Amino acid sequence: MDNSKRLKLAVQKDGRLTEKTLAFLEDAGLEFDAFARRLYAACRNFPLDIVFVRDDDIPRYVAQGTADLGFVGRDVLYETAPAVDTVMPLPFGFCSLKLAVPRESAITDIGSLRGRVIATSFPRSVKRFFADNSIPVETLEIGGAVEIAPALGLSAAVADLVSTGSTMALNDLRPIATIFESTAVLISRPGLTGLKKTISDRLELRFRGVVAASSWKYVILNAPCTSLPALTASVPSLKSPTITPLADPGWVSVATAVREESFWETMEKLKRVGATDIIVLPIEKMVP
Ligand code: PRT
Ligand code: ZN
Repeated sequence: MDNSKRLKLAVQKDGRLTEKTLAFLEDAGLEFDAFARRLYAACRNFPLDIVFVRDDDIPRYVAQGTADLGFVGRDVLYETAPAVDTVMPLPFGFCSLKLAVPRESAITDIGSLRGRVIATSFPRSVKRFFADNSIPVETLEIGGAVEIAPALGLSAAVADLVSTGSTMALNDLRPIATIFESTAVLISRPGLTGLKKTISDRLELRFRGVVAASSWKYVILNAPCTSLPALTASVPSLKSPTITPLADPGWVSVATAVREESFWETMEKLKRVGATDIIVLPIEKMVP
């Protein structure tokens, strides 16, 4: 296979990002066989090879050109500051790096941690956060199970990733600050040119289409003509809604895209201004 004509995308082999990553790539219309996630999978319908590796290795592989693109948690980038371009956030891998203290601790704010020890797998991010706040602290780097450090008498606080919050709660830890929020992101080797850049741009357009589609719903409804002005004012649509007359001259059918995040508010407004027979459809792809 001619490597100069195909892109390499590094993704996590086996971890929290893997399942969502594979689903996202499938939503982008890429066909490949990820059975057992061997080292790599070639896409059948796009010039792309998917390489399955440990997430910590992804930024380095992309920085040094072993891979052209990668999916990785932004937290890893914040911690290791690799020489890669961050192309776009991806709609999964949501978490935040939180600072927490034992529930019964007297500490309620970051200022009270002056001179104390903080256990974490993110020492650089923690040091940067406290330096930005002009509070000197000591960090203790721990590879895993950071949450037990205070109970072992190793630290006054921990800084660890949180998604549901149940690990911290189970370990009697109380969050006192958020150091950063994170999602998975698409990273790229800086200075991609020529054919590889063209393929990368095509892939990015597909990815953006998947992200956009998942944040919108397609809505079709019936409304009396008299309610049209109020209705169009209350629907924050893409450009303007499509309006089609119905057989009944007093009525129209309205079709538009509605943002997922404000979906229920929009439905309530629509009902208030007289919309009926509202049909909601998922949008599979959305290309600007
Ligand atoms: O084996 P490999 O090196 O590839 O994987 P890994 O074990 O280093 O990473 P993995 O799979 O745990 O995480 C990969 C990425 O998922 C991270 O870089 C984050 O971007 C993202 N992510 C999202 C998370 C979490 N949520 C998360 N909750 N990564 C880790 N956690 C851990 C956290 O460290 C804590 O131990 O989950 C626990 C807390 O979870 P909750 O739900 O109880 O709050
Ligand atoms: Zn890892």
